[in-house]
Amino acid sequence: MPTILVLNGPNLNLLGLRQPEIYGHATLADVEALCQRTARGAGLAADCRQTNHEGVMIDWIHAARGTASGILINPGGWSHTSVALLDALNAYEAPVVEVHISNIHRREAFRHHSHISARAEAVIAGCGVQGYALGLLHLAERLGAAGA
Ligand code: CA2
Repeated sequence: MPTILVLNGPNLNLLGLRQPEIYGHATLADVEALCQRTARGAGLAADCRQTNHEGVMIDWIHAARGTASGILINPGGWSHTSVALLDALNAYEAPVVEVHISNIHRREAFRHHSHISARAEAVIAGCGVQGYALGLLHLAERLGAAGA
């Protein structure tokens, strides 16, 4: 069964605990449970991780080479700042999908550009946490997983 690495970047551990008017009421644990359920139903396995440390995220992406069949990533604030994260994803050979809970294009101008979008084959923004499920379903279809 193909494994998808589901990566959440900085501050996403606070989901559901602060700013529900922007990010909703679901916690990170809820999001990870949604990913596990969706992945299983689509014939995938999800390996869900969150970190507030950019180097840790980059190490996980390096380690995904040859082990994960795809990456679903919410890079959080690093979307708008990190060429290093883009470089790590460019060194990864399999499909990458970028997800944002909020619609970054309806927010402050500094959120309108994501360095990661140049690498992602799909970008989902503004669908709330359902965007994670949509991203996984896209990857299942793309990888020809058994449940897709
Ligand atoms: O909409 C998204 O998913 C974002 O990636 C979330 C990032 C933000 O910097 C991006 O522009 C858009 C922020 C994640 C912080 O999450 C929090 C959740 C609850 C309370 C505080 C922060």
